[in-house]
Amino acid sequence: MPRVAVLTGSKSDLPILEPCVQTLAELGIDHELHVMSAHRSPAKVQQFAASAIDNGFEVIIAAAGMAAHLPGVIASMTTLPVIGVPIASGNHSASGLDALLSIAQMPPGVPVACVAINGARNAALLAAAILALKHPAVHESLERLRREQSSS
Ligand code: RP5
Repeated sequence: MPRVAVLTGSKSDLPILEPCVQTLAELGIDHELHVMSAHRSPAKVQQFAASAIDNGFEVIIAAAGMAAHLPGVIASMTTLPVIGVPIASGNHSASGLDALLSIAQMPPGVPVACVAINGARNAALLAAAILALKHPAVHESLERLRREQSSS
């Protein structure tokens, strides 16, 4: 099965990412969740991003709050599609607008897709849509999910 990496800048982000992980599981998409920070553990980020293709990942979801450099830094080191999730974290954020702008306002050359603030479920669904281009099983799961949500 295809593999998605779900990365986030801090353990404190994990509750926000639960809908992402749940949705990937619901769609039968194999995934891994890792905590790593562009600021606090840059060597870990570099190692992960540089080996992501060789390790079989096909899409990377990267979440972060505040200055939120993780998705852009990851994207700078791999050609895999990177989906950023801006997190409204703690008491010290600007309601996630800081992270939203950090992720969305990438300069030309290194794109990062960006979902809504705390938009973890949509990040999983967008990853599924990318994988569905190549994997018929994911395409079927996504079609089923769309049918279910339009009839509920
Ligand atoms: C970011 O800083 C993380 O993604 C998190 O949203 C924010 C605050 O991290 P903690 O101080 O809660 O670890 O890197």
